[in-house]
Amino acid sequence: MSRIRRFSMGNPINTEAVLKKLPENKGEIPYFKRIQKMEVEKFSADSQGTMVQRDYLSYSMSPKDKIYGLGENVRGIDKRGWVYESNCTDDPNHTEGKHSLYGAHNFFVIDGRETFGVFLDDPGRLTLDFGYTKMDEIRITPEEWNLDLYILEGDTILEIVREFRKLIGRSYIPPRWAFGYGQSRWGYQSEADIRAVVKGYRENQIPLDAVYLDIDYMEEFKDFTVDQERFPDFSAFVEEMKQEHIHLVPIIDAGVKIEEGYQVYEEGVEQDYFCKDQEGKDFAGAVWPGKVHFPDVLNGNARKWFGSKYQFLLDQGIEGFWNDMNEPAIFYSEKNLEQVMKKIKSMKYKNMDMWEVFAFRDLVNGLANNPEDYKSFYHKINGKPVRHDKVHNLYGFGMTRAAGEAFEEMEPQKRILMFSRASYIGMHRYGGVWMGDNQSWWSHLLLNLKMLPSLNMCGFLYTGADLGGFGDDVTEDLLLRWLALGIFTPLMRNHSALGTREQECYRFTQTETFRNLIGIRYGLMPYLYSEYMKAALRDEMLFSPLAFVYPKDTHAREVEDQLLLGESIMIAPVYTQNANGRYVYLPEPMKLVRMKSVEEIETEVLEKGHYHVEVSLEEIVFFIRPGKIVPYTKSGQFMEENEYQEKDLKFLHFAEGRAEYEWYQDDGYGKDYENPAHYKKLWVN
Ligand code: MIG
Repeated sequence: MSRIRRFSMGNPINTEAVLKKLPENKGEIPYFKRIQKMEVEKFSADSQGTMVQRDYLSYSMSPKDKIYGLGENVRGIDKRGWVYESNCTDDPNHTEGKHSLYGAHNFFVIDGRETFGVFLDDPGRLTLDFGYTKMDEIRITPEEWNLDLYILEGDTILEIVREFRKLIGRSYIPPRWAFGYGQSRWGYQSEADIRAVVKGYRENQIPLDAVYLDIDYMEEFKDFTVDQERFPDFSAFVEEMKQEHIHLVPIIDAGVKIEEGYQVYEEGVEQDYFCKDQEGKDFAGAVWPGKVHFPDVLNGNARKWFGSKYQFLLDQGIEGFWNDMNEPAIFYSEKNLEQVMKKIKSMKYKNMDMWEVFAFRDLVNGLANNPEDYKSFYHKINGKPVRHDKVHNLYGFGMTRAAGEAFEEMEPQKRILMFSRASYIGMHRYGGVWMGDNQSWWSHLLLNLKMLPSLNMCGFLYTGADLGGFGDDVTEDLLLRWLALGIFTPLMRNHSALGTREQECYRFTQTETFRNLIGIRYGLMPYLYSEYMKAALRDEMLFSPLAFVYPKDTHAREVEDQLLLGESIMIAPVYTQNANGRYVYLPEPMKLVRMKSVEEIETEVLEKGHYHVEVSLEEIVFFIRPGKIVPYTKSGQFMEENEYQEKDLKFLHFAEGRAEYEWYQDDGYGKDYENPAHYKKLWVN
């Protein structure tokens, strides 16, 4: 029996986050009280201001309450004690003081005195104050009261999450090769650069399945073009790479360059497929290529058109993409830049005091991703104009959906890799997300771990962070530790920014360690792939906080740096610089597995309790739960080499008597997911 109730307020926009609309519940909203509040809003420092209604929903927390969810966000697994904003944001500084990252994932579960889930289906801005204004109060303040509020009840957190996931539909499933290891970097300029990367990996026998193409492959940053000079015969190059078992994965940006004669631009203008400004002209912002228009991916026809453009790359043998800058990020708008330039001109010969210097700086710094710009352009949704800020959080979803829907038509039998930077719940049906521009900081390794379960709660299973860190300079030990987490994440990709230290594994000294560690990823594939598929097909968590699985264990409820992965494993990565190991809590007896490679494995049975476990840079440590099995196999240099059948499996297991495992295995490329022949019971006595 489903225990989900939908409460509708105002005139909600249908976001299509939810697949089947539940009948509206006309009763009182349980758990929350609506508090009426008027606030003075000033539009400039010297204005009198106007009174605006800032009503909020209030829930009073008990001291023991914890809050889980919010998908991709800053701070802990327990989100209590901070104020978050639902507002897809292009911000490369993922520090604790921020309120949002690239996604808007308004689903959370409160667990303590009462246990229930909340989903706020609202594509506009929303403030989620989880004990910030008052430590014991949750305050939910939508900017506008046009939303659907869902209250979900169940006997356990896991049950509530499962109910929610059923409501929003099955998570995206990538092709099997996309579970292989990938190398990326902003700055690979040409065929030669990419050949050198592949050579570096193959010569050192470090496994590799994909190389990502960042904006550098395009002709002047124009979507759906390839630079002719640097990639003179792109199809032939894609084929050459396939011969090496490497998939090239190009990036697609949201903005379409304004340029006469550029076909995508011309078509978009002609067919009215771009977002409009107040005067009804195509809205002009700027991103990489300079001035761009934004395809109106919230308009069905425009979305279809934009999706069809991916064909250009599919035709050349491409089988995967990443969608970027789709918050959408705007460096500046044409109009705002004009105003700012005028003001700056007027300051030209001024003797600026402190305030004027601040104002001057704010003018320039305020150009990018300016909230006023988001209020200055329009979508056409079901024939009606809708101002962008009211549906801001749907843009990345729309862009990725454009691609996903097009793939269904162009390649109905084939899985295409797709992940996005910006997202809203619902997008998880069309693609995964990567965690955006992290930094090569130890604290971000831990932050990335914490995002895994909250993303899973919101349906995003295919995810991972830029291993080694995107911004700043990595060190060899940090990369090794980050890979030791990345081995377990569905998307396992090393990516870094232009200008930072090069961080391809073969550039460091411990080549053999990199080979072995990444090799373990391939060796564990029988387990990792099977767990991914089961989680997707059954709407389950892939990574769970300990609190979800051991809800009565007060120690387990506090753990913020260990996760359960699927039915058999607990992971506890090292995330501290210079540490030779770490403290681990075992909520039940477990078998510690220590792997230097898939051939070199030691195990040890430990009782429930607290331990300090040594973990050197050269090994992976994880834990097996009682009665459970982890099937594994030999390693491989790439996924096709790593193919295995039941007879090729070896087992790690922890049991006094019988241990069992439900193994899922399919061809990894087709879409015959539900076939019962894919499931097998494995057991050891
Ligand atoms: O603002 O394409 O998050 O992965 O390398 C930078 C260049 C734009 C941001 C992405 C990052 C990518 C970069 N992009």
